[in-house]
Amino acid sequence: MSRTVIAYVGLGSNLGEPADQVERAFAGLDGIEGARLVAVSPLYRSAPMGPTGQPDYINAVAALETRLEPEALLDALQAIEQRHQRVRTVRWGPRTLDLDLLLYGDETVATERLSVPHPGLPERAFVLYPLTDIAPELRLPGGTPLVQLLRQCPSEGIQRLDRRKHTADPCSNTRK
Ligand code: A4P
Ligand code: MG
Repeated sequence: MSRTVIAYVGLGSNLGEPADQVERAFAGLDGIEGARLVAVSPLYRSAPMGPTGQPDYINAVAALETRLEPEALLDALQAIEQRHQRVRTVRWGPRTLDLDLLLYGDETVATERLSVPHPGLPERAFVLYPLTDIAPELRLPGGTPLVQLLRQCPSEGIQRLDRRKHTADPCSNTRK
């Protein structure tokens, strides 16, 4: 029997009802053959990183238990992006759905198509906050605890949303 690992996927959307895009993407992730959705974070609204003038993003993180190799998982993630009519134009530009493979067990991957851990993970609030919500004990492959990165990462520009209403949740503000 092939081994399973826990992989973490970052979700981002800022076009076409972003919160719905992310909720539908959770279902898409659960539908990947060879993977099972085991946790989803709350949704966060975040100010855009990159070109200005684009709408705010909705971000979240999901945990998958998977038997797929990293590049096969990337193929599955890109197939879901395509189903969300993702059009690649500008780097860091607006998108209906972006799925980033943040972590794949405790492995490091450096190929032409794939860098894992995702290079943006250590400093992006819109990744660190939702990731810590579902995996507070996690360490990066080098051993750095996630909570250490979170402590160094200001929460300005991000806001946790109330899951049911997708509005700002005053009772469960971000840590800090
Ligand atoms: N690729 C390499 N490593 C990975 C990985 N770990 N996960 C390659 C996914 N893909 C990976 O990605 C370009 C190529 O990266 C892929 O073909 C894959 O082989 P892309 O999704 O086509 O392009 P992109 O997303 O525009 O570029 P990039 O550099 O991946 O951007 P990011 O890092 O995804 O950032 N602001 C807020 N507030 N929230 C966001 O979620 N996201 C971005 C995009 C910009 N600003 C944002 C947000
Ligand atoms: Mg991307």
